Formats: sequence, structure tokens, C-alpha cells
Amino acid sequence: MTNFQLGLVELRRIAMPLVSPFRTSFGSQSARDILLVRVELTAEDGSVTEGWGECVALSEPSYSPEYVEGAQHVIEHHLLPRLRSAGRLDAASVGATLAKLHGHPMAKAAIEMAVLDAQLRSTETSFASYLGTTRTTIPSGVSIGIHNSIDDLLGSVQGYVDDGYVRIKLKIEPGSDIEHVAAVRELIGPDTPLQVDANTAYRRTDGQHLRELDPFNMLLIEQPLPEADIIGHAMLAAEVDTPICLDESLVSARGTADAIELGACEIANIKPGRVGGYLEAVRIHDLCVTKDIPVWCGGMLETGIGRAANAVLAALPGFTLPGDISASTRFYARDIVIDPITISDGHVKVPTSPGLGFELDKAFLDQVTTRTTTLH
Ligand code: OSB
Ligand code: MG
Repeated sequence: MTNFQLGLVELRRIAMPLVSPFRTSFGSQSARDILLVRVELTAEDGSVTEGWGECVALSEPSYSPEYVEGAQHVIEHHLLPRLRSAGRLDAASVGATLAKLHGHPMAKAAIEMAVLDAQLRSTETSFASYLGTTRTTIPSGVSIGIHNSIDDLLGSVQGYVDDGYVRIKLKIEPGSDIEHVAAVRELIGPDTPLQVDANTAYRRTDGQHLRELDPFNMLLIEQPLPEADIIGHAMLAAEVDTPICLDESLVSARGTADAIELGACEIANIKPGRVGGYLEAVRIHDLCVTKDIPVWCGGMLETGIGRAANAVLAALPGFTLPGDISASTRFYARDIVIDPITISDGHVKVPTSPGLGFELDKAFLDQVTTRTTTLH
């Protein structure tokens, strides 16, 4: 069903200030410089439909090797020319067409996402019905940055608990870990789901230290070691009682299967951008279901575009743990969509409108746009 012709492609950069700085073990951010991809697809009957994708690459190659300027370059000079020379396309053909170009999953994901959005809109199909999801709401978790003082951290956590978030994730690093977790556990009580994310800040030799987190009854420890250290994660999984979850290490279904086989991945964080797109994300979900590995949906401080699509993905049955799919207002005072994701009773509604599930606020989008590149 590769029955669309790729027409005009627009690359838009937007500047989005964060409501408060977000600090992780790899750095602090107070604004997002985001690349959006708009594609026009022509169907066999000649009708033209536009679709939008969001590239999750950060400004610097600090979370993964990709960064926003590089993603824009590779899309313009390598990915789009390859897609155009392949002829007709649809969302399912994008990954295979680009497979011979190595790496750059976030750039590839953004294109596939835009094509998928346009394709779904052209047939008035929702992403939810395309994936066959049945859940109408999903539980909403929040990711909380590293704070300088425990008092400040507790103030932030209490605010998010008051907002209704059903699961708390704390960013940690050596020096801001055991005491921080102990204080938060004390604040939220023994039953509120709690987990931590180290973004690769520890080493294989930190097993005894990380064991000090075991008494706090957490859901998981996310990505304690560098992304390539799969065996190290398997060693930690054997040493520490709290389940080890991988984020940065998981970049494909193939690699996820190997990490599970090696005992390195007891729980999987699936981020569509990191793995090359929503279709690969579904394949990883399906694999984890057959391997009995619990799955949850990660986030990359997405706007309403990525946030809507993530909410649909997370409605698949294998997503048994709350994801980092918070209300848009957790990061942004105003979103670029007219129907931003909100939280109600700790849950987010799964969008069901045609396409990925958002409608753009075009006037506000224009206001925050810093650069537009049109490619034919
Ligand atoms: O490791 O999960 C991560 C944000 C940017 C880069 C990496 C990560 C994160 C988050 C935020 O934790 C998740 C969110 O969007 O809510
Ligand atoms: Mg993470």
C-alpha cells in the first residue's frame, strides 16, 4: 500500500521556553529548540493532505548522539533525497527505505511520524484505531529534575502529587540519590509508585551503592550505566533487587531482544524517537509482551504533537506501567496545539481524532517559529 507521493516538506524550528529548568545528570535545560517536520502527501486520487512530525533530538548530543541541528541536516541532505528517489511511499515503507543510512533514529522517526500523520488524516483514521488500541485513558507519570536541595525537591514533588500524577520519577546522579529518594518516599508514603532515572551516571562498580535504594520499594532504576554497557546492566540486575530498566541502551527491536536475553533489561522504557519511530516502538512493545517484560512510554519534553502520539502508543496493552506522559503544562505555559494534553484524576485521555491526535494552533506556532526551510 505504498500509494502516496511525497510533495513539499517544511522543516520548522520552534523555540519553547520551559516553565522551570529541567536538570538531569547530563545537563540542565530551560528551553527547547524543537524541529518539526511538515509533509504533504498526494494520494492516488490526487488529493493532498498535510501531516506533522516532531523530532525529539535535544540541542546538544548529551542524551544520545543526535542533536537538533544535525537532525535537520541529515533530513535535508540524506533522508529526504533517499525517500524521494524511492518513489511512492507510506509510513510503513519509510523505515525500510532509510535502513541503509546508519543511525539517526530521531531524524528518521520525525519523517515517519509526519508521513503517518498525513496518511491517517487522508483516510480520516485515528492513530488509536490504526494501532487497534482500546484503552480510552492512560495513567500519567511525571519526571522530576535534580534539585539542589532536598527541601526544594520535596516542594516540587508535593506540587506534582497535588496535580494528581500517579507515579513519580526522580532524576538522580551520584551525590543526589539515596537521601533524595529517602526523603521523597517519606513524603509520598509507601504506596505511591516511585522510580528513578540516572541517565548513565553510574559505573559497574556502583552496585553496592545502588543496593541502598532497595529498601524504598521502587518500581525500577532507569539506565544507571552508559548505553553500551549491556553486560554491566545484567550484572547490576543480578546484584540489585530493584528492577533495572533500560532507556538510552534500547535503540532497536533487535538490540532490545539481545538485552532481554542477557538479563540486562527487566523493564523497558520505549521512546519512539530513540528507536526510529512509532512503528519500531510497536515492534518493541510486541517483543516485550512475548518476553513478559513490562513496558512504559518515555518522554522527551514533547509538544502537543509528540505528546498526543505517545498517549496513543501507551494505550497498547503491554504498556502496564505509567509513562512519562504528563500534562503539557508540566513543561510549557502554552502549547502549539489547540487541544493540549491535560491530566484529570491522574490520567490522560487517549486522543481519537484523525491523524496522530492533535490540532495545531497555527497562529501560536507561527509566533514561536524561529526558522522555516521549505524543500521540494
Ligand atoms: O531520560 O527519560 C529521560 C527528558 C529528556 C531526555 C531524557 C529523558 C527525559 C525525561 C523527561 O525524563 C520525560 C518527559 O518528557 O516527561
Ligand atoms: Mg530516561
